[in-house]
Amino acid sequence: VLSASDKTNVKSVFSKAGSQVDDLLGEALERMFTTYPQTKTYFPHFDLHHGSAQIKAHGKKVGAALVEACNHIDDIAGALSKLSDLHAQKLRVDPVNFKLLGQCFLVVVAIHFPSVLTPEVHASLDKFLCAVSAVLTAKYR
Ligand code: ZNH
Repeated sequence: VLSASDKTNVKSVFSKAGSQVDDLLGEALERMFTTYPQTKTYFPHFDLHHGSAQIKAHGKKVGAALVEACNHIDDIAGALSKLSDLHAQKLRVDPVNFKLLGQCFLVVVAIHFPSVLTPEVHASLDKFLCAVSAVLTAKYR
């Protein structure tokens, strides 16, 4: 459960990142495909090379979903309900992969905003990403 300070910390990350969120997610996706190649199996139809326009476009979508979740942090399930249906009914991404993307996102935030990612903020952002992942995998069965 996200505490009041977790919520404040998460909101501070997204407000600091601002419009860079799209790029951060693009970089996180690219890092995930390189570090954990098994994740590439979900994107056989994508160009996964460095600088791919498809990865950038996908980063924009995932980033927008995270911003949406942050803006509705007290009702993430409601905010991402349609996305939850999509992941459960169509995409069926193995839940372990959400951890991998979350890890990569944390690393990318650490690289670009080292002073923002104090251990406390790191913990809050990790909890938030786990909450988002839980929502996206909630309807699997
Ligand atoms: Zn996912 C899709 C979000 C994770 C895989 N996604 C998607 C989208 C979004 C998202 C927004 C779009 C939708 C539409 O179009 O409508 N995801 C998300 C989030 C997360 C995720 C927020 C976390 C945090 N995913 C994930 C993972 C994976 C995935 C981990 C694997 C690995 N997705 C996916 C796919 C898709 C998606 C495959 C589809 C793509 C295309 O386009 O085709």
